[in-house]
Amino acid sequence: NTEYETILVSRDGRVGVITLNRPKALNALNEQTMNDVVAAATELDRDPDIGAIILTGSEKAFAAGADIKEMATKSAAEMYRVDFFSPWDAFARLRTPKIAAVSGYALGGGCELAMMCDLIIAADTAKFGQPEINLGVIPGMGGTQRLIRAIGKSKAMDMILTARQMDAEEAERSGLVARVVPADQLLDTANDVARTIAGLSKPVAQHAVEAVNAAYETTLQQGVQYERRVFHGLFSTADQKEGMTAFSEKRKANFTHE
Ligand code: CO8
Repeated sequence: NTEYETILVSRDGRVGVITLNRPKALNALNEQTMNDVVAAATELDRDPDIGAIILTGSEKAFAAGADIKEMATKSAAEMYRVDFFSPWDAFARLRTPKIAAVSGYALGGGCELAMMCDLIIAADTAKFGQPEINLGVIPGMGGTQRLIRAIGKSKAMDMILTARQMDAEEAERSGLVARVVPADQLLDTANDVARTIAGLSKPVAQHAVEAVNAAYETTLQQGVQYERRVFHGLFSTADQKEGMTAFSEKRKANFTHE
């Protein structure tokens, strides 16, 4: 098991949990954190014994954004040369279902990181925001693109232009988060959801993630066509045969992830 500087990684059965762990900086996402999260999540994604990944932070902060102190003095040329933030794209593209369990602040890059996950479960204490405009920049980890898809133009503009924070209740009402639970039940709920997903067929869940995410990239007709091809292709899996046989035999399916 690799040791990381800025995160904790644990496994519980088929669920992998990545906990952001820079408490003194409210889990601000510096370069080391990015590298740690991408490496740990990629390893869990490739592991056949892991069927779902939870990404979480602390009670006070999921993540208070990209690390402002690290960025403050960089030049545009340097940002462009290293393509700052681009490694996060690899995290967003991982196909093992990723659940963001958000308590406290999810601001700037923190909100954007949560949106890179496949679904967000929020504690009633969660606060989402894109305050970059206060710093003289705009969201840089996908916020301008993913927020509008999650909550629509008017609310996305409101948050990005005024930097106002959205509480958990409004975030659920707006479609940003899947469920809101009392703060002390956040990890249990995220674990229940992750265990449910991880108990099903991993390759099938991965195809579902790919198909749903394709909706971001395609027209309706292309997306439906893509879905149908994926659906047809799944009939080559042992898990499809097992799932449908188990239904007919009135028993629980025993998926082998093949
Ligand atoms: N980066 C670095 N350090 C941070 C960050 C951050 N984003 N957020 C908090 N910290 C540090 C504080 O500096 C403080 O450190 P210290 O004790 O050494 O002074 C420590 O964490 C605790 O924070 P506070 O004392 O401020 O705690 P409070 O409870 O008073 O306030 C807040 C909590 C409201 C969350 C406050 O910390 C805050 O406003 N943080 C910044 C939020 C923010 O602006 N986030 C957006 C960052 S920019 C971004 O994410 C995307 C950048 C896109 C740029 C595009 C480039 C390509």
